[in-house]
Amino acid sequence: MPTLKRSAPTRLLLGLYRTMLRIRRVEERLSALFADGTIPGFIHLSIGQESVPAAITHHLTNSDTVAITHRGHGQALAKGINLDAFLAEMMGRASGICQGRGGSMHIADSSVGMLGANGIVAGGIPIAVGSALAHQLDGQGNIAVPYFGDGAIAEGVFHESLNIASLWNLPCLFVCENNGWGEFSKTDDQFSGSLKKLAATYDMDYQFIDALDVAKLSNLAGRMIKAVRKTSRPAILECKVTRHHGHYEGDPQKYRPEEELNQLGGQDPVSHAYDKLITAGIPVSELTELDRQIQAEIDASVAQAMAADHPQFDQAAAGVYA
Ligand SMILES: Cc1ncc(C[n+]2csc(CCOP(=O)(O)OP(=O)(O)O)c2C)c(N)n1
Ligand SMILES: [Mg+2]
Repeated sequence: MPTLKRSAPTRLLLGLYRTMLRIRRVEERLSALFADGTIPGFIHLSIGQESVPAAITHHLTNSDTVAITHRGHGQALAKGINLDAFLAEMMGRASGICQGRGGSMHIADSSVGMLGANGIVAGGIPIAVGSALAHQLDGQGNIAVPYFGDGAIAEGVFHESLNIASLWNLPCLFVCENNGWGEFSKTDDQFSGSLKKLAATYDMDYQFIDALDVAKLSNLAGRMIKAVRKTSRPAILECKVTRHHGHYEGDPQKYRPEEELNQLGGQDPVSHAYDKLITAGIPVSELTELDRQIQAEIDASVAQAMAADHPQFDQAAAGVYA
């Protein structure tokens, strides 16, 4: 079948859609693997929030660094973590990227510039700021991206990080995924200020965007990342997102208004991009085939992880420095 000539925006959207769909399908599988007990511990899914890491990492290289959150599977996958090593880590296997010792909330892969997930709210932010200082000293034009949720904004270390990043002109893009919730509490019940005012206080560029439209988000992120690289001035990008699942998998979400839960379908960046691709003339069959390929990749990765060994008990102290 001859390939129709496609505009640059359509090709861009297709690439972003692929990244988002892959995150979505991986997390749907994680949900099932968690429900049947294959994944130990707690997991926090980013279903509904995929557009942010897809758009941000589109403009990053492996030499740029990101610090990810407890809701960071998408942030890790978009940055390029190997899927086999990622899934094995989720299942606590020895072949996991952290030998099965980290799991969902402490996964890290420095080979792709992913500094690590963090179970401490706002804990990754100063780590990314430290990395931004290293980028500044290296002088190679790389930048650091701390991802954080709205629940991190009221943490003291976030404010200290903004101050140091501004004072020292660090190449750092602070990316807030604002889903309106911090665990079971509304953001507005926890923070009395605004990111916009904080940015003004620390003399940083600040932009707000509804992350439903991944292409718009990518264009904005591209401009901001370019400016951070060029000027080495930090900036804040606040993205409005919608958390489709509970705070953690299994959360019955009794605290969440029924009306909000009923409207989730209209707040889905993956189906939003799908509709735009269809309108742009991409055949349904092509998007179905893309989905099939992603599912096949995940099937193979899950199978290797399930077959992998658990860590040996006599290795428990390996890698512990005292
Ligand atoms: C310093 C600290 N305080 C409290 C907690 C408990 N806790 C875990 S996640 C969370 C809410 C985080 O909200 P947000 O940053 O908005 O991220 P989201 O879960 O919405 O993605 C809290 C309070 C924690 N892990 N660390
Ligand atoms: Mg939140």
